[in-house]
Amino acid sequence: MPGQPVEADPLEELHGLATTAGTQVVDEMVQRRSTPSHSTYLGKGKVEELRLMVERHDADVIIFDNTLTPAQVRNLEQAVGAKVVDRTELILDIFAAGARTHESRLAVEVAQLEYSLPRLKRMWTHLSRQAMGVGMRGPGEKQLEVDRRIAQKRIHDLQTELAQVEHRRERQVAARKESPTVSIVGYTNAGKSTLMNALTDADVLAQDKLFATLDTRTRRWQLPGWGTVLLSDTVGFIRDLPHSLVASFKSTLEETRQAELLLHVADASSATVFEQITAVYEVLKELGIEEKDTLLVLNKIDAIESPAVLNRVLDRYPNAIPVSARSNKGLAMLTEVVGETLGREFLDVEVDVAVTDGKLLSYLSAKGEVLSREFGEEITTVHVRMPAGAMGPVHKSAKAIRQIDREAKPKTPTAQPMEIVTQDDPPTSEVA
Ligand SMILES: Nc1nc2c(ncn2[C@@H]2O[C@H](COP(=O)(O)OP(=O)(O)OP(=O)(O)O)[C@@H](O)[C@H]2O)c(=O)[nH]1
Ligand SMILES: [Mg+2]
Repeated sequence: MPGQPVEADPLEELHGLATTAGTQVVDEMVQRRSTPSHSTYLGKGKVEELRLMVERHDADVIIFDNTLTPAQVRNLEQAVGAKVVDRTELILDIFAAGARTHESRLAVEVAQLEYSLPRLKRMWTHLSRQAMGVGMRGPGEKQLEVDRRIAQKRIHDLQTELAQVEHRRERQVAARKESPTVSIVGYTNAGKSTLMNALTDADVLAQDKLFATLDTRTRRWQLPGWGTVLLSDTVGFIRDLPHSLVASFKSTLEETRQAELLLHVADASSATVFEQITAVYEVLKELGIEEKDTLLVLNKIDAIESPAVLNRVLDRYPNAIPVSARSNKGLAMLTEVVGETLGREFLDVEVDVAVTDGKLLSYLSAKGEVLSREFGEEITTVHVRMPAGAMGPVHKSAKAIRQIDREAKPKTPTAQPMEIVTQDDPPTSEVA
């Protein structure tokens, strides 16, 4: 379409998605148009070309990189004699096949139902999804047609449940926020999980596959000269991520919503790195979390052939940090910058603690840097420099809190080489 960048291989990403979904790609076709055809998206001649292509390969499914209307899908299927799946449906299929936890299954089901509602006649196996390939909509499709009302009721029920899950997660994540949270976000396949593993020995699944991660994992990360932070690896984003999917993944992204800092990981070796960065910012905006402190991490620099490629990205994002999660390059620098950025979040406070509240007293010395203590009969006053993110429990049980200086000077993080990346702490959370 006009205004869309013409890439060298415009179907590369779709190819990756299709493969991830378990299909075997036999042929590809691109058309340049000023507007989509109302009835078939493609022009007449292309539809005929597509029909012949399907015949030649005996293809089962045609996957469009665009979002199609239900009518366009119907007309195309009739014209070419094969199932037609659009980009949204493909992404939903991948999520449905990959969702492991109750939470992400709920999220996917809501999104699928909302997608299917206007298409009820065509597909209904998502309610009782069987392990079939994309577009292979199970037997007895007609019997599976369900009244729109039932679908709406189901969506309503699921959304109610999802809202409860969201609430629970919100409290859960808030409750264990004794250390600041750093959340890794980014385009799918950018290397988020690989970075998480490199920084924390987390052993999360990293694969050359789109949407390998669907659930959030959090691990403790020891920042040298700083202390413990929680590092979260999250679901990847993609261009044109279905809105309903974004909305229903809110609870999965709770760690990100409550994070002090985002690490936005981008694949600097990708030809579409700018588009990917923009797409990620768009999803963050949609989630209402774009206002957070964010460090842009340019990953996979080992896979870049010419320095000009990296410089092109650095020209536009001069504060970005080049790394290679695979070869540990740049991680010391990244660690240092994270420490500095989090340091800005330090608060200088005087906390009045009941002398009997040993728990809070030890919490303050564990999480913050205690500068002085004054012992009264009933109250101990502690002057402490605390990470802002660790103040939750303090607010809960302190007798009084007085802020001394909002712009408290941070502890200076001391950069150390690679050893910092390992630690043996157990996982702090699994979305289970
Ligand atoms: N060359 C190179 N490849 C990398 C690097 N980091 C990650 N990769 C590869 O990129 C692929 C995707 O890595 P993941 O860590 O699974 O990416 P992700 O961002 O977690 O992807 P999703 O969870 O699927 O969204 C894997 O094949 C990694 O081995 C890097 O620094 N250099
Ligand atoms: Mg991942």
